[in-house]
Amino acid sequence: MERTWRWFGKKDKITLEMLRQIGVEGIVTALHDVPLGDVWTREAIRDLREYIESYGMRWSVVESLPVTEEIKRAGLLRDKHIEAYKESLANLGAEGVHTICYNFMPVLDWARTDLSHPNPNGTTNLYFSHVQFAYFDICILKRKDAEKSWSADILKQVEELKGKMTAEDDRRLVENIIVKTQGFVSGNIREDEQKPVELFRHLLSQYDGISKEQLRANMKYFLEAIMPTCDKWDMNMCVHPDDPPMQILGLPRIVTCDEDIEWFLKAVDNKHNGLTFCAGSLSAGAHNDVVAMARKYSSRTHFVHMRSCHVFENGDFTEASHLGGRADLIELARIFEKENPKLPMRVDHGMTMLGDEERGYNAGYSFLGRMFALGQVQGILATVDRELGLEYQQPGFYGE
Ligand code: DNO
Repeated sequence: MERTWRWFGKKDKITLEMLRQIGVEGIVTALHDVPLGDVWTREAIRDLREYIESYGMRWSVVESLPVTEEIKRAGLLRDKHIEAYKESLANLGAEGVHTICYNFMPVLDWARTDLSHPNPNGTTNLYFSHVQFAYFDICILKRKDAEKSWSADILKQVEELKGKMTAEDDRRLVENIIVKTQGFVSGNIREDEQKPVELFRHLLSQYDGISKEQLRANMKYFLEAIMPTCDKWDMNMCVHPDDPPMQILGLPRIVTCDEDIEWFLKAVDNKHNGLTFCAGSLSAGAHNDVVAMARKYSSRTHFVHMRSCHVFENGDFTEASHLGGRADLIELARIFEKENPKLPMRVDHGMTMLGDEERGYNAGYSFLGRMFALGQVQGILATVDRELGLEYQQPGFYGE
């Protein structure tokens, strides 16, 4: 697989010069400054592409060309936003960028309750606690009928938690769930948002009455509308699975499991309608057999996120080592290398370690932790390639 890295543009504290030194071949990025729903112009795309190429790398994947809430919930501006989306796709295609990661999660992109949970080795990772999330839902968001979404056992633990949470704990939970994890990935909530909870309530209310079937219909409508542009420009659309892969906050979620993936691939049966195989998101759900899914969907996978989760007995989960956890990245590497040795792959959500914590990186996107993970994954790929009789290239060294 092609070794890529998620880079947040010229303002990223991690520079392309740093990435060149650690074996990165391709860049995964987006025009982060373009407002949601606006067209990405050829000039802006070209400028960034040429900047990346000046460091000897290529712009391999767009993550994300955002699908707006208007498109997801079929609002009044849906068709206008779809037209803009098609224009952006054509501009990207004309500039030679052909792989587009997006998601169809309403309102909340990915969710974690703790962004610096200690690992036994002294590093930290992201963590999702059901009890903390239920506390946020019931006591902070105060969502109508929220209690009905949670089991008696969780409700009991939320009662106990009520007495222990301080105002500062509440503030941090809000920051973790709706500010820090969203600010840099979705234009819905900005890092400097003064009233995140109110805004979040408003965004959620726009989905009142939208069922899973309706959201599926909206996704199909969007995909059918853009497929002619994708066919013309050879654009590989690859939806990111919902993270975590389960229903939350009463929102419909439609990319959570095998049945969901099978549904959207069949609903628009075109090779340009594909999947981002995020092994991390899928492995966070105990219902997902990640290796079986990789075998089943490798031919429709256009982009891979190498990451693995550990799920605790109570369903809470955290990031595992890239050599451990539920995802079995070694077996996934075999499957995807066999399918297409050029498939773009990036490591995802590395540990925060050895000073990363002071650098103000985006949550989950440390430098040293991700570099460590990339080193592990490069080792896996070199070994798997030898097993499969493929040639392994180590860019940047003499004696390849
Ligand atoms: C989180 C990411 C997601 C992903 C989007 C794609 O770390 O994997 O935010 O980029 O869902 O649209």
